[in-house]
Amino acid sequence: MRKILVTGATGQIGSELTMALRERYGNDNVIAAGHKRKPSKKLLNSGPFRVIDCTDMTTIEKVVREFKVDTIYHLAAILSAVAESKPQLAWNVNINGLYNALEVAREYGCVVFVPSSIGVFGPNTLKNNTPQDTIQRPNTMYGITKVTGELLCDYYYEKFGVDTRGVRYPGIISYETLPGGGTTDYAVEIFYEAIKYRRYICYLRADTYLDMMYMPDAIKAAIDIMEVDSNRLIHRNAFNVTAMSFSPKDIANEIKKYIPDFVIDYNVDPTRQAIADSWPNKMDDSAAREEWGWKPRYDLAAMTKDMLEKLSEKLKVRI
Ligand code: AKB
Repeated sequence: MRKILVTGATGQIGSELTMALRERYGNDNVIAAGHKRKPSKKLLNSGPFRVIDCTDMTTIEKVVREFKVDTIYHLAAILSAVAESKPQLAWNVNINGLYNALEVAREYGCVVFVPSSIGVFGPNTLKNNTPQDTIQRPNTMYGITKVTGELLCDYYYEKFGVDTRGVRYPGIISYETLPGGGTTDYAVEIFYEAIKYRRYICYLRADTYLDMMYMPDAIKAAIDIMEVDSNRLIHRNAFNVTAMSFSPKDIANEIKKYIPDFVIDYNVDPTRQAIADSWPNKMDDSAAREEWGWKPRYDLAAMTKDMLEKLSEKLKVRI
């Protein structure tokens, strides 16, 4: 049985991925680690929890030794919008934190999952059907750290034989834990505001297309790629994966099917709009489909229906 450490376990993906891994591999075999965000009761009560500051290698090493960890899901990272306002912090966490995780993995023989992002592409990358292998010249600190991360993971595999794997996540939509500081966060916020107030003021333009994915698919991707036979992987660390591509106007129209009086307004934030404009409209994820059988289950319609059901239940508001 695997012994898994999840860094960033209190974050949007980490909190749900940890629970899914606990269900699959046993509660005691999955160690959740967080730093600044308070862990939920669910996370604390269902299995081991430790505080890890990934910029301090000794804190990672201590937990890996204590639990004889053989697999690390390294999710601790600063997202795109925060990275633009705090580029030094983003470099430290996203680069030095990853370096520390990889070094510990090298030393203790761990397999490592590292999420990359649509942020690795830049303004001069093809925007539609963005290929798996293409120009990567991002103009954001987040993108720069994510491209560097992909290369670092490749290097640790080639040079030291560390079994590194990863996907380029699009915006992730979920109802459990809020995302923090990303450019795609609007696609989560819109559901909260639609249910609570029937109105949402969007910080991106109505026609801004971006790749997105519902959380169950994001979790499935992280588990599936780690379970596939290593020999099948050609693009180990940076698989394009997507489930849907939509604009704020599209998602608002989908929500209106359930909440007819819902209104979306726009107050564009130039920083986040510039980040979104530098990212693809829609990636080509055929390499992931071919090499490890990636196939998302939720499109815009299925995701919206499920989000509204689950979130209205959670917020105790009838729609
Ligand atoms: C962000 O918006 O920063 C993230 C991402 C797409 O990597 N959700």
